[in-house]
Amino acid sequence: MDKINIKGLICFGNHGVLKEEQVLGQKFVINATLYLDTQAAAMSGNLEKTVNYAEICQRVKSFVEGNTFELIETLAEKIARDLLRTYTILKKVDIEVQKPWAPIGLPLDTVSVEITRERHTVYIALGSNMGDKKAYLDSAVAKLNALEDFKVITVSDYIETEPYGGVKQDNFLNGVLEGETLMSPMELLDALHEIESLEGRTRTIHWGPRTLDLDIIFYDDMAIDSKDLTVPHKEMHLRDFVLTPMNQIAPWFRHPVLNKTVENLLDELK
Ligand code: A4P
Ligand code: MG
Repeated sequence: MDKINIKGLICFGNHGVLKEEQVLGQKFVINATLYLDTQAAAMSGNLEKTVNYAEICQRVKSFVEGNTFELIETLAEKIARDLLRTYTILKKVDIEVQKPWAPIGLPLDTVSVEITRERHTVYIALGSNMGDKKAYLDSAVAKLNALEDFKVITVSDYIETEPYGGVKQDNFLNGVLEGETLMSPMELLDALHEIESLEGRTRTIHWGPRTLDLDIIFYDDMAIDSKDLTVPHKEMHLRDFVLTPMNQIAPWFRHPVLNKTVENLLDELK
């Protein structure tokens, strides 16, 4: 991907764990790599189709000088999010925050934190089998879209499905949405749990009735196995109520572990 590099942007900021650092301030040096497609701007000569690096330098400098954080990790994270939120044309950013005058009582050239942050494509399954099911799903879509770091791209049709998993209960209304997010997988899972509880979800019977269930089906082409999160969702390929709506919005999406497209998985299940 094309890049715009900003190297050695000097700022004077008040970041640090020590009180003196926050009062006296010191020098910080920022390096940034901005990833975007520059070809359309190059061919047309139109600045609107790229980012203005002068404006970005000013914005980063004002941000570094106008805020105070204890950790340079926090500063780097906030700069990355600010740029990705503000300039939607950016696909990814690398941010390095250097602190050459770090007061550690030893001579050193510099100390720095370097991070990469980017937009992620995610698919989320929606389910409800209590009360006004459509209203719960619509509300979940609206609440997700209202989050600062989540944008809903496409929502499938909702389909009525028979309960899967052996618990005798009412039919479900299910759907899948595609979103774009700056959140990490765990941050996204926490946000989904919060929306579920805002919609009155309580966890009593495993696989039992629920006002709202939000599951992460895919997060880019990442495979995650941890205590609290398995992605791709471990049963998605066995569930018609996930594959059918998923197939409506992204039949070409490839399961990164099974190495089959959603369309292939649905054909196999049938
Ligand atoms: N968790 C791990 N991986 C994920 C992931 N990819 N996305 C963990 C979301 N959560 C994930 O989920 C339990 C824990 O799974 C979470 O705390 C998270 O840390 P839960 O939503 O609290 O409990 P649950 O929903 O009862 O269990 P589970 O296993 O999520 O059930 P499912 O898989 O959601 O199935 N039939 C039809 N027709 N339609 C349905 O929507 N849904 C279920 C529930 C059963 N039968 C159904 C439907
Ligand atoms: Mg669930």
